[in-house]
Amino acid sequence: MTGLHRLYALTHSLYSGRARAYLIKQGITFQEFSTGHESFKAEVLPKGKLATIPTLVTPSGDVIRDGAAIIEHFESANGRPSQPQGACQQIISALFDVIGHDGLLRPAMHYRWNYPAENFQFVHHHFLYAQRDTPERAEKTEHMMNRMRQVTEVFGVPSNLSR
Ligand SMILES: N[C@@H](CCC(=O)N[C@@H](CS)C(=O)NCC(=O)O)C(=O)O
Repeated sequence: MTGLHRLYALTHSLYSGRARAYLIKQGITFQEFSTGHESFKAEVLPKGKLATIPTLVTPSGDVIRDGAAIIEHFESANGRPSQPQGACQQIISALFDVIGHDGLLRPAMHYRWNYPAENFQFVHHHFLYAQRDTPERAEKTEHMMNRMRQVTEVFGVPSNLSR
């Protein structure tokens, strides 16, 4: 492995997008791997415990799971480069963060899963290519997509497909 940070993420994952954007914006050099990469199961899961993304592995091998924790890791080490100076701006910034992370989650999931005519091909493509090219690839893709459909309902977004 290299001496770079490793970001385990999926191309189309909203939370991955937040962590990825932070790393790019801060000029932090990293390599991105999908959760289908063999190192995720072999090296990352034993330390991270839960298979969620984004998960970051530092060059020294520490595993940081959760986008907020990843951002905080760099913010606290580097004098909070992303935090605005003024108190009002800090409140607005925190509001953007919570609205982006939590408030828009349900609309995002609704439009992703309840409009297959527009989105199925895109979502399926990215779930498929996140998996290693094994004979079980199609089955794993189906399993992952069904799991995310279930999670979407748990978030409070009912499926409108059978109506
Ligand atoms: N609060 C976490 C949420 C991470 C999260 O829920 N990620 C989703 C994908 S976008 C996930 O890994 N889900 C896996 C699962 O539910 O099995 C963060 O911001 O990192």
